[in-house]
Amino acid sequence: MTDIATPTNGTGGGNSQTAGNGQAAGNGQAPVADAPLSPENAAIIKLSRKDFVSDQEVRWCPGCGDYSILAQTQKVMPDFGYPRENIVFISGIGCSGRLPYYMNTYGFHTIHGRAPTLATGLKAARPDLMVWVITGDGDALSIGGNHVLHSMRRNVDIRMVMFNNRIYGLTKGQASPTSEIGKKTKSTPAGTIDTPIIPLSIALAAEATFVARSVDTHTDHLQETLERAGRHHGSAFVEVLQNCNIFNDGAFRDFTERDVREDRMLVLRHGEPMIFGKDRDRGIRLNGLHPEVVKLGDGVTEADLLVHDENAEDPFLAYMLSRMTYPDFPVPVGVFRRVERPTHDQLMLAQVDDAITRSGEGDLHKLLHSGETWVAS
Ligand SMILES: Cc1ncc(C[n+]2csc(CCOP(=O)(O)OP(=O)(O)O)c2C)c(N)n1
Ligand code: SF4
Ligand SMILES: [Mg+2]
Repeated sequence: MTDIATPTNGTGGGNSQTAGNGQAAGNGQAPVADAPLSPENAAIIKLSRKDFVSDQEVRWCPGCGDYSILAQTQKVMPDFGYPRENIVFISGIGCSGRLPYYMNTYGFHTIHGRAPTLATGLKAARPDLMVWVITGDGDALSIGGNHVLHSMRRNVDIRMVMFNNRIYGLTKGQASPTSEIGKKTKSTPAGTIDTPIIPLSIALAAEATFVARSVDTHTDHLQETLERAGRHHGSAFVEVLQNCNIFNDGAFRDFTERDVREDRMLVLRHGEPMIFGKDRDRGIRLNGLHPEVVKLGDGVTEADLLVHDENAEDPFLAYMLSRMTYPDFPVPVGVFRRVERPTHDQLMLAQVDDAITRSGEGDLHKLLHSGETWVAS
């Protein structure tokens, strides 16, 4: 179903999303709604995590990774300095799609694969809003693939968070575009024969200006990643590796578990050499056009390693990183790419201003009745 939240009371019935406690944003501190939207505004607004928790019962399976993503999202929201009524969470269909109900902000649970489309329209009409898109691997990359591509290439100023559990969770366990080859599911009883999509490679190819990955259980890292996505201006794409403990339990366990993750994951830090391992003794070196894992020592030094540059205009290295997977490589997390480009709403408004300067304010009625129009009788 589609539904628009109201931030004024918490009494909406049925499936309608409400914005919780009905308090005015800013805990009564005026003039919040008119305050400039900026991180500095956080000091005036003084919201806390709790202000972003709605009164809706959370209906994910116990143990689902979605809980952690929700919690980290609620934690970072006060830092942005936006009044709640200027924040909108738009989702498609899937378990992930329930997140807007649980945020005490505006929200819109839209139709399958179309959250980026709704977000594009909203951002065009209301550039002052902070718009988040919540989607799943099926929602974003099956039915919504086309819409994701175009929102990214247009650099629509939205933060898209894609919950990747490598399965269709809501519909009870069918293969998704990120399911691994050979995976047996209800829709692929003999194992899937389709090559999985690498979501970050797609985001990079579609020219997203902020591309990042994190993990549901790595809570500090996830918070930091969401925080950075929230501060970006332009199309941000964040893949969160999320455990669906009911239909695809342990999909990322081999490299995300606490006791192995330092050896099997690479935390990208801008300006730092790509080093990993419990003993910080391994790194990534470029061999021709290919990455390779090397052990430090025996003639290999930090100077031989790749240094992460998230601002590189050329996406080549970011693309290479997006394709590194366990067990051949440590799985990279962090910000792969962050570049600046004029946003869709900025460019569109500039065109509108330009047209008004040249031709004056428009008259819709006159326009509709000009040129080749006729009356059908
Ligand atoms: C037009 C349309 N087609 C198919 C469906 C059925 N459907 C609902 S959710 C879903 C897939 C969701 O998978 P994903 O995006 O990975 O979300 P998850 O539940 O795993 O979070 C599908 C196919 C639908 N609701 N609407
Ligand atoms: S089906 Fe999977 S993704 Fe959906 S709520 Fe349950 S555990 Fe989470
Ligand atoms: Mg999924």
